[in-house]
Amino acid sequence: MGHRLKTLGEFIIEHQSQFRFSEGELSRLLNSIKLAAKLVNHEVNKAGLVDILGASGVTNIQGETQQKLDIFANDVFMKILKKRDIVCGVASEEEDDFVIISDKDGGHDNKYVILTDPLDGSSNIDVNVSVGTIFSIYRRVSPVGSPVTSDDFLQKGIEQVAAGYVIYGTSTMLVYTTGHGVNGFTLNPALGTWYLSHPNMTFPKGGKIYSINEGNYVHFPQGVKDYLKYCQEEEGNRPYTSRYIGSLVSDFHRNMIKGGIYIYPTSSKVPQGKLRLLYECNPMSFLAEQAGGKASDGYRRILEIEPKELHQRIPFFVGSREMVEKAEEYMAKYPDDAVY
Ligand code: P6P
Repeated sequence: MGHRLKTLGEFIIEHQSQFRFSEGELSRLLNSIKLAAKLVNHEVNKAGLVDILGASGVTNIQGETQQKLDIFANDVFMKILKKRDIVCGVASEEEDDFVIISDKDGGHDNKYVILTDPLDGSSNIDVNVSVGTIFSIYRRVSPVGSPVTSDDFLQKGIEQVAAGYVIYGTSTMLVYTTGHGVNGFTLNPALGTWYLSHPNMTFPKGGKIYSINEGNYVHFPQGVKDYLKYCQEEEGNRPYTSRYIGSLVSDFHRNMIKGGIYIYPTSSKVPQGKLRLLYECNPMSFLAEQAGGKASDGYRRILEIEPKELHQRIPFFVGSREMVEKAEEYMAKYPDDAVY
């Protein structure tokens, strides 16, 4: 008789004791993310059927046209996080500034803040390519009982207490860490239950897949050009394979399972890089390191970068440890290309 798959609920209860200081709030926070992900998944999966597709005409602080599902996903996470009375503040790619959970909503007494990209890769929605939700959780540093402050959000990635993503793909998965390894749960949409399908996920230390938008090649820093040449030359187990979905969560997820590196470098179009430090790179870097991988801006460990502002961009190299280290070897030849 095959062993019954463990549910996410059972897993959270079993690992409750691992959450430093938490009297169950972190478990309740993860449970609220579980619910929000189910609601977003329901909409994403039927996006083609209802008039929720296509740009809503509203642009967010990123200057990007927001897809309606972006707004929907952001609303779902905001509403659930407020209602569950667990966090004192929320920062989102879709919100210009962080959102203070008011005292009447019990926000001031709560100890955690969450930062999220509620629907990353949303430009892929209309072409039926996987998209994802990314989240990052910290304990607040400002005094409990007062309104949340920007200091609570501008913490280094090493201070995260939990981080993860939901990938709305051929199946829907929740992958997260609380600092004790990475575990993946697959949703059974018929029952609305998540099952532990990928226990203790780890990056293979080497790999043969590189993920980068080579359309920007002419604008890449020389170190990236040199690394791409290394990936493409006939030598040993090279040339590698190029796989780029255009959805960070999907490329990261595939690379974690098969081995690989994802790179979003600076270019003339995005001189600081495109990806956001706080709610894309930090959570994905926490996961990467917990899975035995590595994450840097080409020069420095992402998790030790001191954030300066909420929507700060940063170049991003993440994946199998040996591949990231090889890329950093090439970047090290051009120290002037470091963005900070
Ligand atoms: P480009 C999606 O917008 C995203 O933030 C990541 O999910 C993805 O890897 C990247 O940007 C794609 O950017 O410039 O290659 O289209």
